[in-house]
Amino acid sequence: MHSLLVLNGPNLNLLGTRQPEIYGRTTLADIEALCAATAREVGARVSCWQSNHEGALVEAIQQARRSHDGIILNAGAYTHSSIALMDAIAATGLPTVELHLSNIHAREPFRQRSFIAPVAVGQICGFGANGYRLAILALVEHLQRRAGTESDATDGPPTETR
Ligand code: CA2
Repeated sequence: MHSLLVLNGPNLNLLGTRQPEIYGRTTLADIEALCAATAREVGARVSCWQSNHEGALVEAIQQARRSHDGIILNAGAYTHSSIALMDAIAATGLPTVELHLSNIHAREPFRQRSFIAPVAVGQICGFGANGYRLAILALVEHLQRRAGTESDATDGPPTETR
């Protein structure tokens, strides 16, 4: 069973309470419940955590290496500034999906640059809270495909299929 870490960064604890026109009315607790339900659906395990502190997020990413198979990261505003988070993701080597509620590419220029994107397996943005569901499905499929490829490589020569 794949184990996923859903990490949310600064100010995402305020979801559902302010700026609903940008971030919707869904609370972080709602999102965490959606993640748990989606993970159950696909036979994965999920843990969710939020912090407003860059160093705490770095530590969570470092520790995930021992306990999780992949990360879904909404780094909030740190997306656009944090070389430390980028380095932490690269160092763990865990497949990471970058996630944003809003379409960062349709917003201010400073939000269009991501330090996470170059070290992520992919990015999902613009689908609101449903993005977390999409990210879990994409990451589980990525992990399953990777596990299949790894066992293919150790199973001997490929057999021809028509
Ligand atoms: O769209 C996203 O998910 C973001 O990561 C959200 C960040 C923003 O800095 C990124 O550019 C895009 C901001 C999260 C702040 O969330 C709030 C929620 C409710 C009220 C105020 C802030």
